[in-house]
Amino acid sequence: MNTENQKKIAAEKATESIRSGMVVGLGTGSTVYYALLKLGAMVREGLDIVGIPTSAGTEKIAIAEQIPLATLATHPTLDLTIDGADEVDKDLNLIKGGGAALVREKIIANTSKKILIVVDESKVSRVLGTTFPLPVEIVRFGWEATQTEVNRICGESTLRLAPAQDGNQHPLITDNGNYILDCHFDGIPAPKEIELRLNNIPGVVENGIFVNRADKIIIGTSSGIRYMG
Ligand code: ABF
Repeated sequence: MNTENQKKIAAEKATESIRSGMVVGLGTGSTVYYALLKLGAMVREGLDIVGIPTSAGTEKIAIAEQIPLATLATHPTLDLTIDGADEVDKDLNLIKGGGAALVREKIIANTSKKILIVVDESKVSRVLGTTFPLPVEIVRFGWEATQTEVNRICGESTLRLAPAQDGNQHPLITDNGNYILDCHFDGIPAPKEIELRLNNIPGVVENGIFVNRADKIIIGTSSGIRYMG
């Protein structure tokens, strides 16, 4: 089974936990995309939910799928969140933020009673931080000074760039108006400690280490579905 089908079966399996009346956190990324399509079909068949999106991109897809949307202002507690990840380990620690949505994803995760993470098998890692650089969202003011401090922890980081209308590469601006540093670790054996140390740096908004937040990881593999947690 190819990666796209692995993503699809994992994401669609997660939607089986959704019930009418739920407030659902809608994650970001190409794996969650399949869950949004499935939820859209379920809504059109009568499923009565409200979704809270973790990014502008997810919001656009949810609107196109006619999934009713709400905000944390009116729905401060979520029943279930379905989200993706860039890397997961056996302790259900995650690296997230490849989709530049880590700040809102962590806020949504923090308000959710249950979190299902959906990935294909390539995301599973023996040691967190060995296959995907850690995204760290930072404010634009004095970002070079912030990067210097971040590099004291991770050694090396790069400012994330994105193509602009003029055809050139410019710093990616997140939904929150910030920059992202991608930090190149050679493994993160103590993820909670690193998460706290990074967030203690002036100018750092949030980082993509998620510890003790996922309740279950649904993994699409070449031979079907397996679970962690
Ligand atoms: C999102 O899911 C991001 O935090 C993470 O980068 C992304 C994974 O994207 P994909 O499913 O496309 O690999 O939660």
